[in-house]
Amino acid sequence: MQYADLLIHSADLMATMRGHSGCPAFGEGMSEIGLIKDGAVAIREGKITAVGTTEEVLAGGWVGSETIQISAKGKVVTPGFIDPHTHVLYAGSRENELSLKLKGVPYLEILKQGGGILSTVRSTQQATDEEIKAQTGRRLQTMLSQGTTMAEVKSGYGLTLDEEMRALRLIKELDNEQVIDLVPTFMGAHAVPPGYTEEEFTNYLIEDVLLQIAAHDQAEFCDVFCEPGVFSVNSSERILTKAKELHFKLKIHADELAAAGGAELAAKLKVVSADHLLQASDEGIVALAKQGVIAVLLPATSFNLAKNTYARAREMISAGVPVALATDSNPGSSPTESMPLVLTLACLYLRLTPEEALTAATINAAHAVGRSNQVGSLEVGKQGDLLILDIPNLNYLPYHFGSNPVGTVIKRGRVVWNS
Ligand code: IZC
Ligand code: ZN
Repeated sequence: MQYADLLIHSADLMATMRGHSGCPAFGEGMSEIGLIKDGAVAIREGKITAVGTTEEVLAGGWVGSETIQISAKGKVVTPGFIDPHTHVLYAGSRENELSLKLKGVPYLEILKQGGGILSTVRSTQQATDEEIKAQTGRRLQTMLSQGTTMAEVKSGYGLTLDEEMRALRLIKELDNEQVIDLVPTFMGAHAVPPGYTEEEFTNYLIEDVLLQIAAHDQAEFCDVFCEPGVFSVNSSERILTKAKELHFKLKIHADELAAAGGAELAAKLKVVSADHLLQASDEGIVALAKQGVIAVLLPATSFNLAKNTYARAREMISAGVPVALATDSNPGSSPTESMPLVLTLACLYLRLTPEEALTAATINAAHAVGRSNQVGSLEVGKQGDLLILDIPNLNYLPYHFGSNPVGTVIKRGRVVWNS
């Protein structure tokens, strides 16, 4: 018998999220979280070997003298959170823009004046590799302490071939050097840098940068900030079509600030995920559902832009769009690392139930980063990434906000963080 390295047992509630690995949960399926009372999970060599009630797992004979045992009595166990949309690799910060925001200056106006994304491009370009990695590493550590065990990370504060390549190299190094698994996305189409028109920069990305990024095989996804005043639907389609030819998986920032047909483009290109979608049209939502595109919703961004506009998540779920949740962690529109905060905002303002929000932050988020066969649920054969939450029941997770509900984080069967 091969004994488990780690046994978590006696969890009041364990949300396994089982049964959704083949395709993302949608409609009423988003409420099916595979609950087990008095739950247990056994992990050996980083992978889950048994899941069930404590009695069932103990009867399976997984426990030997070397097995570390942790009781989750009075607590809730879930898969680790997966944050499928972040811009967490950068240097500097933008708290100086808070006063402009409070005076009502719009996000895109700050960018037009050379601030916003372009300000972070300057501070990132001026920073050394070590500085960028140290600052990003601290953010990743905060994410881990709040339960994130896998995160997508976008480039996009480089905006030249060399700087974008450097960003993707640093994401890879950080993936190897710290605990959270990182999924790299190339997002050269994040802003148009000074000295270019939108068309010139789009051509540069298509004819030069994308080819080189593909040749170096440094990014799995390609993403575009599709928004009037940044990259039009037409430019976005050109960039993403080229990326698809080069075998990138696709993501798109769509219909965040204006309704421009971003959701329709996402459906046309059958992207893996369309993100933001605050202004998505009825037709756009239906088209996303038809093509099985995942809507990655970012309520912390809506909250932080302070305009009281949130994505129409209930309509999306009714239409059959699979919904995932992410922080959008970035220095401008969402300076937070906290998935628990995102879950609270998703319940209060997107009107998700706690069960739907958990699905959106785990298994559907795993699908949004192309890792659903590896993480996102507690099932035999999956990576042993899970959380012991210091809460008495699932409602408590979105209910009690502003302090950390995470008691213990387990990554590949090892305790990597304790409160
Ligand atoms: O730095 O403002 N929305 N990109 C698109 C961002 C926000 C990041 C930023
Ligand atoms: Zn974003």
